[in-house]
Amino acid sequence: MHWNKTRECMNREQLRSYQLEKLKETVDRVYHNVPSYRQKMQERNIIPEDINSLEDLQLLPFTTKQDLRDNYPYDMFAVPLEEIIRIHASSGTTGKPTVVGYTRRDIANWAELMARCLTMAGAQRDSVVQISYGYGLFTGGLGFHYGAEKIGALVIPISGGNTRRQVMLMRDLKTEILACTPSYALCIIETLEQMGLNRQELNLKAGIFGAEPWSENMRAELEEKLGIKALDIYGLSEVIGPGVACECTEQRGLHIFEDFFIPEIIDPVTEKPLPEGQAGELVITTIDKEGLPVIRYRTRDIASLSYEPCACGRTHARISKLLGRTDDMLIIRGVNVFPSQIESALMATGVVEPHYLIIVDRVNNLDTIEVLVEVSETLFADEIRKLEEVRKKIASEIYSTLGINVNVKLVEPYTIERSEGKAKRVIDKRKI
Ligand code: DLL
Repeated sequence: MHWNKTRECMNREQLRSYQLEKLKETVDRVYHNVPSYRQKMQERNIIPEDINSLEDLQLLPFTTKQDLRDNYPYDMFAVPLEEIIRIHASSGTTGKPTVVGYTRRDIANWAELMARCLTMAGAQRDSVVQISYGYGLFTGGLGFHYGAEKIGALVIPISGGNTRRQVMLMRDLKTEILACTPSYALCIIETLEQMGLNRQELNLKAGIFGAEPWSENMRAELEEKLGIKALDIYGLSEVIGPGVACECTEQRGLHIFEDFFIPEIIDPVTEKPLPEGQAGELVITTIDKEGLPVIRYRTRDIASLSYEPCACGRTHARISKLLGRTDDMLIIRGVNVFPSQIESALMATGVVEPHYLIIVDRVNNLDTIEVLVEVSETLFADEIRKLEEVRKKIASEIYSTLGINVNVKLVEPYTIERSEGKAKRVIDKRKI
């Protein structure tokens, strides 16, 4: 099912010429309305008229989070403030947040994008959609809200938290589509079990999970425990929020809505473009945004791109499931490790709960890595010998996936902090 078949299944030649036209408009607009863009372009000796093909995108300077910080709060907006009708802010925990602004048209476009994503998950006018992403400055709640309303679905704007009530309403109101972070979905599953309910008593059909990395093994767990199709959704505040890319039911990569965004994959060190299929840093240019257009925004997220046709009929390119961020990548004794790879290895053992915490430290100039994993109550009550076997199994699974030795520590059920939004999976004591 498609929300906007004309746009989502546009033939690629048409799409490219559409993109070029919109790109030119955007570059012209930021050049004339945003001093920092004009200055950067002048430093490179380029003017908007130099952009005559999609390849010319590479002439343009990158934009980073630092640029947004330097221009905090409003100086990167490309329209007068009176045209901005909404502010959101990124969820970063350090320093000042990144403030992003939307015009009325931006909000309408965002709703269109989210309607496409929800339709991918099967949402229709008669669907019941429970939105358990946080409402507020975070883009998750309101982004989904406007998309679901645009479809005309019945929206439950419950936000995150109060999980028992979530579960009760999910059952009573017959929720069909659940939207939340994958880690909060785990928390919901746990609460279901504590309340003695099983998935048959629910009416769930699909989940749209994103805002943080999650592995294929986690997907299998969520699908099995909730009896749903679990789809991945990607986005970031600086670009618009959720709805930049979303999985269709093929579940083979996330379609990035190319009539709004031009994706590139670059080598984060050399900053050169990488060929199709190779993983690198995702860079995004918005071509249909008024309030805060971004040119070649360095997302710091790691993915690859595929232009292969998809069985769903959509022609928009697909990004791979996101492995992690360049800044979340742990370098342990020289080996690059993403927390999502550890998650994958843990879940592959099939014997532990999907709640874990990675603690990295440095002892005598040597990196150490400890993985705390919760075991089920029955396992925890078991004899020490059995627990030791489990511990070894996990360590060997991680070793065979990543080639590093880790210290695995099994911990009691419910001792690792649960999250209502984005989970914190890593404590890196080396930085302190
Ligand atoms: O997390 C927007 C969002 C809300 C996306 C709800 C999906 C669902 P920010 O708070 O600005 O925006 O955080 C953006 O989160 O750069 C990624 O590192 C990470 N992220 C978002 N979606 C995914 C995903 C929202 N599906 C940052 N897989 C991004 C992995 C994701 N990481």
